[in-house]
Formats: sequence, structure tokens, C-alpha cells
Amino acid sequence: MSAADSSVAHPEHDRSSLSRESLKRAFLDHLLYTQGKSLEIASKNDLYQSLAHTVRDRLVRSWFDTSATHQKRNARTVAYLSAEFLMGPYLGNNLLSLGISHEIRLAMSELGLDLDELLRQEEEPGLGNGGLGRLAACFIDSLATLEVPAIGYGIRYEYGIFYQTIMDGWQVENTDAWLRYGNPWEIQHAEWAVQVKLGGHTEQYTDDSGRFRVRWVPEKTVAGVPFDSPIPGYRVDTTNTLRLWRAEATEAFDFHTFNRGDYLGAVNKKVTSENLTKVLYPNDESVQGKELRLEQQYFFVSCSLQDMLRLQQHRGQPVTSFHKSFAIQLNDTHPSIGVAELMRLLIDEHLVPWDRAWDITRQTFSYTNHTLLPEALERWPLELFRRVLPRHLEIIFEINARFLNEARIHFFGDETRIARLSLIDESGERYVRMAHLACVGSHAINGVADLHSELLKRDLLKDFYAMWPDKFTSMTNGVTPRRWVALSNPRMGKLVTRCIGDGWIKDWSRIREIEPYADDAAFAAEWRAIKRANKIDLASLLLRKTGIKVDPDSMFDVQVKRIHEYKRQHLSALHIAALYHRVKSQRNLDITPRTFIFGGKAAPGYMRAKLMIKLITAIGDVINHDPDVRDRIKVVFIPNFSVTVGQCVYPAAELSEQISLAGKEASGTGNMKFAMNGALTIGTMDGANIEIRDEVGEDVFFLFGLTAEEVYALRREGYRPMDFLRRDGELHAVIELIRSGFFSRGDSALFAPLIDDLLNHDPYMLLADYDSYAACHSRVDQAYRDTQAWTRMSILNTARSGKFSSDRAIGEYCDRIWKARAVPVEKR
Ligand code: AZC
Repeated sequence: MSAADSSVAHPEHDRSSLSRESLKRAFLDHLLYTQGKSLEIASKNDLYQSLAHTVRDRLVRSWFDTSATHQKRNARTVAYLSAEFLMGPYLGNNLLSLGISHEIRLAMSELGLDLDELLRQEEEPGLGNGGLGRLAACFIDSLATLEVPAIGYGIRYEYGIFYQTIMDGWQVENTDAWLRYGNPWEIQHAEWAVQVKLGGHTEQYTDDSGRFRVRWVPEKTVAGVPFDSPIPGYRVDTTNTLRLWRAEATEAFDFHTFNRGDYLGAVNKKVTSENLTKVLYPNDESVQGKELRLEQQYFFVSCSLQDMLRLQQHRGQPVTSFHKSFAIQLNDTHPSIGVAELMRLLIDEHLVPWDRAWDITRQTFSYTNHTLLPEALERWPLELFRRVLPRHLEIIFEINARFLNEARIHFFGDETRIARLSLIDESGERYVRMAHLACVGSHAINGVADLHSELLKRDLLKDFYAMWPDKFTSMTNGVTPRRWVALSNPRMGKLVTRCIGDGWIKDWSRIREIEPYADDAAFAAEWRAIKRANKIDLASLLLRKTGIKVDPDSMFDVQVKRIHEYKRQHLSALHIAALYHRVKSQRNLDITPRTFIFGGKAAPGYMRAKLMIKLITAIGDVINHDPDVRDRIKVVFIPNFSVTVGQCVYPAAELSEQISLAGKEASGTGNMKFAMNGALTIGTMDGANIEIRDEVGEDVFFLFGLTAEEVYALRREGYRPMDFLRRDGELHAVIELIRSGFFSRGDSALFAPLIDDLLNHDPYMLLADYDSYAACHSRVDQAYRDTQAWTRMSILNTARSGKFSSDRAIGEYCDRIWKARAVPVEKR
């Protein structure tokens, strides 16, 4: 059964205007007039495009009514600024929102077409790296479903996150030309293009009324053109907008060069301008101060702010009430230059006095931090910053001077603290600290899970917390139950709907109502059958993508997420190697058959992470081919983990690996997707794992490892990984096995960088947590043998996952930060 069959689970409205005949007519019209094809000669892409256009047409009316209502009501609008939106495929989700998947399926089949095949045709826009980008996508889904006026602002990268293949066990990156066959969901609005300045210098002048002013004389100007996609709420009349900006050369600029007779030079500059939105930086939680990246960030932020000011004017509102019309959320520091840009627009272009402008700015912005990792903190070398944004640097200096004055009064005499707080890092080479700019320019600052928010206050942002405790708050992440359950797990959706109705799709807290069914044998049997069917689907995907055949009756133990040392995929690898070692040493050992499934991308320049992938595939290669193992253990690495692949993985998982070192994973959101789909968690006390465990109950959660407090204590005492190795014979043997080249055809040097690091430094404390992890897995092994008890836990786990909907998270943001509310759309 496929995603689109979710229609069966959620009875659809019988809207006559959407009758099958008219859908077929519209589809064939698009095939002819948009694609220029007949049914006989159409390619699969033609068919997909025609269907997508047919569905988009059905969103346009409500899209239009939505913006008309928001304008008329002058409703406070949430502007979610994010350098990444990892949307996943649109078609299935839009069918679900509209409630027409069943009709469309029938219409297609009457034309001899298979909806599932058309759904598979869509290339997902991979405009994000991982958690942060996917969170933005879940949030705009919830905003629309909750009928909150909102616009997602971001970048229309021509190339999204790279396409990953695995060759000889190594990650290989390929470009992601997702726009190759066109994007049927977007509408280009050339009429709303804006100009963005870059480089150059500033000049002082006196205006007509004798006031001292600053003018920015840029080196170049780039045009920003908006591309809009509709974001329909689930079964409501609200259809919000995702507005992504593409950089284009400005005519004025071309003309200038052209007039000097330098045609090729002009063309070349055009190409350079357009480079700005060419490609997404594939780094997750690490930054290198690349000029182009700063330009990208500034480009999309400036476009978005200018766009909001245009809307403000269009609504007939003065710029000085900008903060009443817009609540801008900074998704991490990537858009934090917005603080300085709004100040520039207000004071230089709209002639608002500084104090008033600062007031407006602070009331407008709020900032979400997504990571404590120091390597992820954005800071720009001052000279680079000056080269790209000379006017902004002046504004930042002024903000800083005023801020530090305030701080000096607050922390009288404490100059080391003042230096720590400064927007400019002057400890060596000078840098602009973007997180500090975001903190100073926002009225609210939040972490993404309770532990993370506490650690922010205690550690990373402690000086800001000391100064402004009231600005800090915690907003635990959430994920949308539409995409992550209704769409990706239609079998489960159907069962749940049969028992409690379909209210859970819009209100996931109601999933609690299935709790009594945990003890219902018939329900449990169905629950199991559904999981098994989902596993069979995943098994066939694995076979197709990797050639590896797995047993759907083995336990599916899954770790999918970006590959990173702090997430510790190699801890799992060590444990798998240990299991193998056990099976080899005791031939008839009775273990629960398991399929270990991994997926995730490593940043292309992150060699250690790439080596982790190689370690997993190398161990897998040996195990999968060893007849002694007799299918008791399989290891599969799914290439190119993406939203599309995730939709197949979460519903099939039984064990969810959330094994980061405590204190490192800000929240995690995959952990929530697994929990909703009935996979039990094996995890550390990290990020939102803690809250998942609080909700589902400690006997429905496999806990192991050090707590964040214990991690700090151990580090303070002086952590010596070797001490832990000596205590554990099996781990010792496993490390020796890897070191000897057993998994690398005798190449004992291959994994040395990983292993030596574990033995000598082990910054993520794998060795300290190993024992506890392995013991916990033995408990999992035992628990899985009792099928009924396991099923019961799985049901309870889902039933108690109500908190982890992004609808809950968005409700909290609206109440506590944005002061935004639902505005029902008036239909024309
Ligand atoms: C991620 C965090 O690592 C993850 O724990 C969290 O769930 C997610 O954001 C959403 O809040 N961070 C990122 O993806 N990237 C950066 C730069 O933090």
C-alpha cells in the first residue's frame, strides 16, 4: 500500500467541483497545453508535471483568498526566515491537504495511470541539510494548518544538498539538479523583484533638512526574484506562501558594463551575480567563513525585509508600525544579519531615527538557537564583513557601542565579561559574532528542547542570560503528523482512524485515545501486521537501492541522521562488530535476528564522518557475506537519505537509535518521527530524548549512558578513554579486530584515524558509554523476544507521543513569542 492510499484512512469530502471528470479534463488539458503532449507520447515526467499542475490549480483560489484576507485584516504575519527549507515532495502532501487523493487515484486509473508511479516521479527539493531545514518545513505546514498568517522566506538554490551514492563503501557526492525538469509548484513573480547591494563603501552627506546621513555606494547590485509555492493547511481554507529568492543580474548593472563595450564582461558579471543562489552549502553544524555564504545570507534576508516593507506599504501601514505587522523568526544565526539590515532600511532609507528604529527592530525579531557545538557558531572575519557589507559593519559597531554601554552598567567593572559579550570578537583576528547580533537584536531567544535551553543559559549564552533572563525561553521541537504519519504511514493512519476517528491528523494530542487499545489483542495483532507490511516495503526499497536482501522478520534497528562524530554512528558500529565477534566465538549463540539500517550524509569536507560511513559499510560487508552469521545480523547503509527515503524508513522502524553524547544534540526531530510511528527508542539523556522518555514512560524507553552532568564531571576529572577500554574485554577485542584490518582487507591503516582518536582523546566519550550501550542492547534483545509485550510498548509509545507535533510547538511560539493568532480565510 502506498502513501496516496491515505485517502482510505481519511474519508474525503465529496466536492462536486472536484469530480473525477473535471480532474481528468484538467489533467489532459495540462498535458496538451502545458507539456505539449498527448497521452500516447507523454513521458513519465510529462504525466507528473500535468498532475502537479492540476493539483496546483486547485490551490490557487484559496492561496489568493488567503493573501487577500491577510491584507484586509492587516493580520500580524509570522515571517520565518530560514536559509534552509527541506520540504520533501509536494504532490502527496498537497493531495492530502486538499483531501482529493482518492478521487485523483481513481481519475488516474481511469486514464490507465498509476498514481503511485506518478508520485515517485517527483524530485524532492533538497534545499536543506538536515534537522534545521526540515524543522522549518514542519513549522510552515503547522502554521498553515493552524490558519496563522505566515510566510516562509528562504533561498531558491539551483542545486540543493548533494546526491549521495556509495561506491566501494565510500560516500560519493553528485550534484542535485532538482530543477532540471522544471518545478511545477512555484510561480515566479518578476514584478516583485528587489535590488540588493553588495560591497563598495559608504559616504556621509547632509540631507535637505541639514541632517547628517550615510549613503551606501555599492560595488554591485543584484536583483532578487521571488518564486512562490503554495503551502496549504490541512483541510482548511488557508494556503500560505513559501517565498524563495533567486539572484539575477540587474539590468542597470549589465547596461553599465555593456556601455563600455565589454559585452563578454557584462555576461560574465551576470553569471557571477547568479552564482549567489547556485548552491546550498552542504555543511551541517560547522562553518567556514566563505564570502559567498555571507552574500547568500545577506541576499535573502535583504530581499525578504524589502518584501515585508513593500507589503506593509501595500497594506497602507506606516513603517513605524512594522513590528505590529510582522514577527520575524531567525532560524539560527544564518539570517541574523537581518537585525542590521532592518536598521539600515529604517534609518537610511526610511529616515526613521535610531532609537525608534532600534525599538521596532527588537520588537520584530526573535532568535532560535539550534546547536551548542562551538564549530557551528557563525562568525565572520571583520575584514571580509567590511568588504561585503560596509554599511552594516558601521551599524553593528553602533549597536555594539550602545549595547556595551548598557552592559557596563549592568556588569560594573567586569571587563572580561564585556569582552565576552561584545558583538566583535577581539581576542585574536577580529570577528563579527552573529549569535551575539541575534541575541541583542531580538526580544526572545529560545533553545529547541528543555535541556538544550538550560545549557544555553548556563553555557553558551550565559552572559546574555545574566543580563536579560526574561528573553530566554524553551520551545521543544515538533514534527508534522500530516507528512510523518498520515502521508508516510497510511496503514497505521487507517487503523487509528477506525478506532478513534480522524481528529488526530489535525490534533495529534488525541493519539492518546489509542492508549486503551494497547491491551486489545485484535488491535495489537493489526498493529504488528502493519509494522510487518511497512518492513516489507522498506526491505524492497533496500534491495532496490543496495542489492542487500533483509529478513522482514528480523528487528529493524535504525539510525538515520547526518553523519557526525557527536551523533556517534561509530558507537553503533562498535556494538555491531561486537555482536559479530560474539556470534563468531560462540557459533550457536541465540540472538534476536537484527537488521541494522543506517542512512545519512556526511559533509563533503568532513573526512572523519566519511570514514565513519566507510567503517559501517566495511563491517556490513564482512557480516553480510559471512555464512556463519546465517542471517542473524545484517547491516545496510541506505544511500542518499532524504525526506522521501525517510517516509519509507520511519514507519518500518522498530528500534530508533538516538545515541548522541548527552549535551550535544540540541533536540533531534527524527527521534519524534520514530516515536510517532511506533519505534521504541534506545537513547541517551540528550535533547528531546529526555522529554520523549518523560512522556512515554521509563519502561517504554531504553535508556543508557552518561547524563550531561556526568559528562561534565568526567571531563573535569580528566577523561582517560583507555581506563574504560581496560575494563571491557569484548570492546578491546573489537577494537583490535578493526585495527588489525579485519574489516578492511588487511589494511590496518584505514581506520587508524578513527580508532586512535577513540583511544587517545575520544571527545564524544564512546568508550565511557560503550558498556552501558551494549548492556542496554541486551535488554532490547530480550524485550523483543516477547512479541506481545513489545507490541504493547510500541502502541503506548505512539499513544503518548502527542507532545511532539509541530502544531503544539507552533501554538507555543504563537502565544509566547510571536503574539500571532489564527485568521480564518474569507472565501470570495
Ligand atoms: C539541528 C540540531 O542538531 C538538532 O538537534 C535539532 O533537532 C534541529 O537542528 C532542529 O532544531 N541543527 C542543525 O541542523 N544545524 C545547525 C546549524 O544547528
